[in-house]
Amino acid sequence: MTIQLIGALKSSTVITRYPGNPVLTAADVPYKPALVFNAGVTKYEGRYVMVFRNDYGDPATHTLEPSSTTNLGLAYSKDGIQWEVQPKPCFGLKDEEIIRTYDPRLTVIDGRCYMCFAVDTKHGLRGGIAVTEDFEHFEVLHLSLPDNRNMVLFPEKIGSKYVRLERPFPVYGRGGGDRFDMWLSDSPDLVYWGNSALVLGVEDIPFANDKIGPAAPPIRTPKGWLTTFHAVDRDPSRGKNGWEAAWRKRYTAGIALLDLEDPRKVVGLYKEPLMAPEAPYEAEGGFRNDVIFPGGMILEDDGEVKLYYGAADTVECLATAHVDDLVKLCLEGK
Ligand code: BMA
Repeated sequence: MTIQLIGALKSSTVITRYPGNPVLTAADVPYKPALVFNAGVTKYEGRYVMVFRNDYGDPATHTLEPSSTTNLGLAYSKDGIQWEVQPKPCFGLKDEEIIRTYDPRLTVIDGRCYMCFAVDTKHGLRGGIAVTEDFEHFEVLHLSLPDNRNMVLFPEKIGSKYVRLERPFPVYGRGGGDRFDMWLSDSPDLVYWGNSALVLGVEDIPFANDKIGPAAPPIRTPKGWLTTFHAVDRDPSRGKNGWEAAWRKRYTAGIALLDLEDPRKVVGLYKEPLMAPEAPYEAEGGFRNDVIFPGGMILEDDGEVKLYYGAADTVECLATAHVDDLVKLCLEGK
């Protein structure tokens, strides 16, 4: 398949990167992971909670341990900026079938905190949903069929159903390569999922030529569900760009608005990236440079939106924007 190259991309001017970025790195974590990134973040019982991904290895020699050593860590914060990392990892499934769990996303619904996560298994990639009230005990409610990933839950039921965005990997049906899209399913109980529908196709996003997928769990605004997604473009001429021998992809963040009553309908879409890799911690010296991977979005009372994202698959960062500016970008489309 011939691909249309995307070329240079810029972040929207409504975005401000936190000047003290990154907000969390491996150096902040006492049990010594090599990489700390792709966190889920929410507010729960009066404080900010972050569940982050730990990958292990040796940054000095640019080697990672086998992926089976990935697990999830926990940090709390009073302001969403300074984080107190807890002494031990808080989650990691592993058995004869499950290889590892990663890329958590947190959503509070009716006072309980739900965590979506990716699961690598010997028979495919699955999406998991667990619930916790203390971030120590997690009850796993659901594991999807393979291949599915990047599941995120909406923060409330819509028309009496729980709703999630997700990104299946239909390899045969999409020509054998990465041509992956953003879907939505609903559920009466968070266990059984159905009524699946396509929300956005990769071809709808001018800055993607590879795949897209849900990013942070959506937030409610009067104009619709504000929803981030990651968008991937590939360029075969890219070579070594990070620790790996070759890394030909770039991950940007996009933003869309979904209908409040029927989130299968897109009511606004910004046709340019909300964030493209630009800062040194996004573009240089990481495991995979040029990766922005949002996993948490918090709407503050004054209209500030905090967007948390993994940068270069290496550190966790924060950017902010005003909610009205984000909604305007989606509605104006460009
Ligand atoms: C995706 C996931 C993410 C990662 C991204 C960029 O496929 O594995 O965890 O951040 O690739 O490497």
